[in-house]
Amino acid sequence: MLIFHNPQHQRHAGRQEMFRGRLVDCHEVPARQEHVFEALKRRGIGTLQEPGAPDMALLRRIHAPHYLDFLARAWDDWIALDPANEAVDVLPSVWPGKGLRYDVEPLNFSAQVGRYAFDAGTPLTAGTWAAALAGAACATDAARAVASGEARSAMALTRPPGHHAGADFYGGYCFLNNSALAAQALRDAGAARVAVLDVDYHHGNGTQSIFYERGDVFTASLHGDPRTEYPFYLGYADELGSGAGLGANLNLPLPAGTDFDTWLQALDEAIAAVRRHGAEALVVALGVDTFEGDPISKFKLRAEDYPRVGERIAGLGLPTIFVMEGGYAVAALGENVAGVLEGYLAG
Ligand code: OKP
Ligand code: ZN
Repeated sequence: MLIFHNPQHQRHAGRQEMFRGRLVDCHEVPARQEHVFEALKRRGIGTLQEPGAPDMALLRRIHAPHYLDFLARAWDDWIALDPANEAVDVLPSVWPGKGLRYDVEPLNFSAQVGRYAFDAGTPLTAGTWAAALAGAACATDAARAVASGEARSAMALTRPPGHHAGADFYGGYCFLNNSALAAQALRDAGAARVAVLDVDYHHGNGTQSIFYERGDVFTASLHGDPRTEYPFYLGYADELGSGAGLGANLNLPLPAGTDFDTWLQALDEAIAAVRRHGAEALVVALGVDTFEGDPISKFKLRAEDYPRVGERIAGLGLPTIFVMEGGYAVAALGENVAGVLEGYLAG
């Protein structure tokens, strides 16, 4: 297994996120990737390597050019407002919500932020663009290494995560949708049908929305029931895709408190659906915030469960790209991710 790790990830280090009216320390921290990196190295899992340059043409196939332009200039615009802004991260405080016009393109920077960000928990920092771009390159290179036959499986070990980011919006700690980029790269390399299997605790709303009207990319997500869990406003079982994509989206919401046995049944259901779709290659949006010790999530998976997750995925027998998503029990992250990959490689 080739592991493309993001050498720029530390440049994205948000300071605070809004939670219940207060600014609190960020959960999505650089130590996350470092723990996984060290665990993979220690256990000798995969071959660690750095990605090449990002493919801007591929990025523009998944994300709107005006959105990419915004991300690229946002920090400079923020500092231009006031050099003292260097000490703070960008967070939105106003949105084109109910009754307001989303179609206008405001000149005011804060108003622009509100058009692109859907929550106030995702700080944009000086290095966010550089880190996210290098992460996109990890996902792209992982997909292409597998598509070319260089490796049967690969991983994009990166942060910030990506599955909440849509064609023209960011949120949920995500800016560029790495899993969607990997899926598109597989399609462009010749796979007629691909699947994205999202096992993160949170619904992959960005990935779902990017592929919602497409039949060539099947999206499946098992996650905390959005009636109580983030991202709240998408991820329900009746979202089946539309147009050419009707039947190519599967959501399996599970109640807070779900244990491994119940979770595994849902995983098997999602895997059976991926098989029925006829996918020739698989992207796994690998969040391990399903862990019982996760500070922001409510499933009950244990460390010893993760190898069995990898085994089940291996049972599909597909060329597979793992893309790192969430997981916030930072010290346990290395063991849990390594567990999935070891189970996959043994399976
Ligand atoms: C990103 B990924 C916790 C608030 C939750 C957003 C969670 C984003 C999760 N105090 N805020 O899916 O792991
Ligand atoms: Zn998550």
